[in-house]
Amino acid sequence: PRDCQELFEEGERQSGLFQIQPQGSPPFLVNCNMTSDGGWTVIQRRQDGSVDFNQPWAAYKDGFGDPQGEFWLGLEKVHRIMGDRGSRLSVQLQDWEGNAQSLQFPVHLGGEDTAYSLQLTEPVASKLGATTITPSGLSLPFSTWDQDHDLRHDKNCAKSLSGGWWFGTCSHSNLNGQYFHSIPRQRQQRKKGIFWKTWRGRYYPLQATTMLIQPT
Ligand code: MYR
Repeated sequence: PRDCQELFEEGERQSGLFQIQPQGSPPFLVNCNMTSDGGWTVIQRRQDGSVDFNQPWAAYKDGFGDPQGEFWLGLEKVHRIMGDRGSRLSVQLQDWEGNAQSLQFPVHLGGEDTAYSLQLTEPVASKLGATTITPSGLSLPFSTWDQDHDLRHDKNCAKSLSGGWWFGTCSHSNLNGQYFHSIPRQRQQRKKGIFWKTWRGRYYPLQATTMLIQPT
């Protein structure tokens, strides 16, 4: 199968680790979340701070972490799974008071030649609170501390925050930020955390996050 959705269509109903093989790619293992609306491939998970997400470009490209715990699947694998098809992304967020939020929207990810640019169409980009939109939507490359493609000329978002992400102006979101078990006193520390501005705000370090994809 080329992704978790195909496994689901073959009748698999149990979530867990499966081997998949997208077109033109070597096989690899992924976490599948089988739900009532089909099979989702998990591309990121944060839950306890056990894995260091402040990693260089090569690690974000290839993936890192523990498939049973916290991990980043890897940009190349995500790009291969999506291929030329349309995909939807599900972002699941949890705070420290037992609240959860889930967002779903269509996305596309370019290849390494585009620095794995995230493509969002309108009106999705505006609804998500993106600030750097053109009439055709948003196209935003991925950045790490050693490969800065963000939109700030005066700083390197990945360096002044933490982790690798689709940074525009350093303030929208960063689900690959530093994991904090309690809210740091200092703003300088706090801004490095895991955040999603339009939910709990810029300076609230989230408790858990999961990112999943499914073909549309
Ligand atoms: C800005 O305007 O500063 C940037 C807005 C960026 C929105 C980022 C949304 C991130 C969603 C993660 C995409 C995962 C694709 C596989």
